Amino acid sequence: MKIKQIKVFICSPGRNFVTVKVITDSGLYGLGDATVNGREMAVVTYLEEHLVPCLIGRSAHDIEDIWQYLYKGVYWRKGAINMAAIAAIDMALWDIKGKVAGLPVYQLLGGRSRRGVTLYAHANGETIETTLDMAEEHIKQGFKAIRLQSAVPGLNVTYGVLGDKKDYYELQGNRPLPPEEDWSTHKYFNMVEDLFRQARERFGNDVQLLHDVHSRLTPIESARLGKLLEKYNLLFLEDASMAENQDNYKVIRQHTTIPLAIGETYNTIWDCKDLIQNQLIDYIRVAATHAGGITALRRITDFASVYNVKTAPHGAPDLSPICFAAHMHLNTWAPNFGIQEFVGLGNEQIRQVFQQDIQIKDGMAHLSDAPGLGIEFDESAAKEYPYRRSYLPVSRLEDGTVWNW
Ligand code: CS2
Ligand code: MG
Repeated sequence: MKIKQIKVFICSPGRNFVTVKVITDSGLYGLGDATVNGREMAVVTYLEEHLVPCLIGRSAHDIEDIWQYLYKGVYWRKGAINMAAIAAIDMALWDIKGKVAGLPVYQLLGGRSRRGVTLYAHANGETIETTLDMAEEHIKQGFKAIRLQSAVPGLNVTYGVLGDKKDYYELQGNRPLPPEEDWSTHKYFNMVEDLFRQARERFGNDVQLLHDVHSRLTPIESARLGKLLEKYNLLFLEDASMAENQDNYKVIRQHTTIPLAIGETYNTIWDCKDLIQNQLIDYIRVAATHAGGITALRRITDFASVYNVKTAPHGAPDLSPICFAAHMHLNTWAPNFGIQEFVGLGNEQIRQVFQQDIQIKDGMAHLSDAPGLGIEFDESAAKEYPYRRSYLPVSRLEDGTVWNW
């Protein structure tokens, strides 16, 4: 079965998504996600100009060989654009192989390890009270784990908080130039403990609480935050400090037992190797789209299991439903799966473009047994939502210094 054609789509049903369709000479096709938020067209061009010509005529069955060919064959390895393009091809080939076998991809990985995939939902608000109101709604819907992000008083906008937008898609989807957002670690420390103290007072100890620091703190500040929040028993503190210098986590680990999660910005196993093998983290959050696809995530997952590190795949609104589907198969199989980030199955436009049969019940997601990834992409619906350039924000400290968004 040969690769006959590869189509690359970019559409914007609420926000931009890059979708790859690998079509074989048998008529079977597979889908992959190549969305890099704020740099989508770089991946489209990379795929169309540099990867697609090399793949036509190759056997669609040779998933590993194609992965190695694209990873090693570029010479200039790694990187967000390169690995997202490889990821999309890889996801599509696993989709095809599942369709040929008549099996869902998780069966090809090793079968089912759990009855469902535990999710964590997002709660956010302009005040602690409205944040906890949203959390209460999620708890009523059956979610057992909630990420809390609340506005920092005195800042114009805070990561993870919607402001006057109705949802993440409206927040992220229409930024023709990078908005600039202020950050103050001092102001953040003035509010963050209250958020979790009030959450525990309101909800008790059963619900799992999480928080995304979004790489805003220096290592010692992260250590301080970890110690401050230990008594609230978080499931994990995400991106406590910047991700490039993995030694940052040695500093944090010396001071606090709060569980640490990182990885959404990583794009190969090499980015997370030292953190995992030195047990400096407790959850690895690499995303199929950003870290090289199912083939790569399977490798990272197995490596992490040797060091008691669990997976907690990234699940932000800029990862398409195809990426979420790939995670669902990995999460259903992985013996060391921890928890899956969940921001919903998309708005009405997204569900019009991407069709999948994933059931959400009592805070868990359940895959159908459709062969492959179990997702469809409606090309004509996608045409209704043309690409529009949109950026992620840039963060600055109050003195104007560029900071980590
Ligand atoms: C966040 C993401 O969901 C998360 O954990 O870190 O929403 C992140 O901000 C986006 O993926 C950036 O595109
Ligand atoms: Mg994050």
